[in-house]
Amino acid sequence: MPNPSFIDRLTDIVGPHGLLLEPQDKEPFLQDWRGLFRGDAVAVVRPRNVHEVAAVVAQCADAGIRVVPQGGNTGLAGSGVPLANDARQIVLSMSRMNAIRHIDRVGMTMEVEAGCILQTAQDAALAQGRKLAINLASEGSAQIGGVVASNAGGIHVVRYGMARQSVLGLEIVLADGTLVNGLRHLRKDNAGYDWKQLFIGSEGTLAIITAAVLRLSPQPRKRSVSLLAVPDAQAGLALLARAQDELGDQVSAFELISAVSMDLVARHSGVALPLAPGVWYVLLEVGSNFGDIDGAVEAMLEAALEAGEAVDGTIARSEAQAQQLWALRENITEAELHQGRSIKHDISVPVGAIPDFIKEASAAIAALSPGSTVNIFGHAGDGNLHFNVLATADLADADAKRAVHDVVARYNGSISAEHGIGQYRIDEMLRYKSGEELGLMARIKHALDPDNTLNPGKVM
Ligand code: 2HG
Ligand code: ZN
Repeated sequence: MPNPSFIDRLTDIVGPHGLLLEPQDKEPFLQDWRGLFRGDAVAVVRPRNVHEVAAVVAQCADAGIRVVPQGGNTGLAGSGVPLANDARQIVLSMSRMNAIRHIDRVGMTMEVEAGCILQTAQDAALAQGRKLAINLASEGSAQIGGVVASNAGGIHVVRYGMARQSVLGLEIVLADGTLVNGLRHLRKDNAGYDWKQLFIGSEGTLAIITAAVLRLSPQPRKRSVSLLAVPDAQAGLALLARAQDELGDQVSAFELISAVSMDLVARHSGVALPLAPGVWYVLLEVGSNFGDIDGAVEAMLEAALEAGEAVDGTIARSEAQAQQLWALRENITEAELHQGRSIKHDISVPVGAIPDFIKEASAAIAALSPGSTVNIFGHAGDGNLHFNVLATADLADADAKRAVHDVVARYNGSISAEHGIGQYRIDEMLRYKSGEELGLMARIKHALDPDNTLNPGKVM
């Protein structure tokens, strides 16, 4: 156990309300929402500003205590959860640092503290007619710091890119407590290394992110949301190409959803399917500021139906209907949780390889465990599928991951498209990344955090 004076020093920095020490108070911070990861921490520390963060980290570095930064704790790879069997850790909860510092409507930027909830930041941007183009199912709880630290993806990557594309500047605290302020509201800045890129997606292992300058986009005035039944994944891709030909970069979401996923949602969330049941579904969103967007989408879908790329479809006629269609997609994760054990794979392959990947990976799981079912859904427009296995007891996590990821490797894909490595995929990363890549990562970690103070046991 750390020396009691260590707790006194933390109390001096953050005040008594900034520190949680009782087991029942710490509990929610020690595990993830799926109940997959659980760890220990001597305290949960809740700083109010960046100077407190810097002082806490310096104190921890001094005392040999590890720091596990935590945002909304919505992650799926265990990055924000402390390690088990190690009390020499604190959880650094960023939730009290939640201010929106500034919104620049003309320059289209906003400056936000790490603990600000993503949806709160989106709403503030929207009130100025601007879009913060990071949209995730967990946006009501996810915090900006975690979103940036995990380089979150979500549903609009096909048009706006990953979180990385929305970050213009960062304020960070390094492992020794050094505060580095790079909060510039600039779209062009080639003065020296673009060091912020190192920290985006580093899952808290290289620095603590305390604030960010985010790029905003014009908020499309109209959106058209439709749900199509498609005969198979190949037809889904033909539809994607058609949508891109006809609607260009106004295509803001293109999600592929299997019948298994839709059944799960219907069963567990009670949301009714507004179509004849199909084999695969596509959820298409198009956003635009001008023209007859509904007419353009309708014409495109009619041609797709004629070409056999879709067999049925419905276009939302109101914002309420659009939200109902999205609810079918966004409730899949929760429905899967109710269903029982699932082994998650968050993969990406080149978009054109999606149909073959699905066939081969499904066959690999069927060969391993005929009783298990695959629940496939995801952001097909950017090549990212959630290939989750609803597993029977006979199927070991490691075997399922190996089978699926070996197929991913054959397509030169990624074993983590958007959720990160965390604690969940370290062994897998070690298998699929080259020695040179792993060596480079180790050199970066050693240069920035030689004593392994920040988020130990994650990623590296
Ligand atoms: C989504 O796309 C999230 O809804 C969660 O990334 C995926 O539950 C999952 O596997
Ligand atoms: Zn996703």
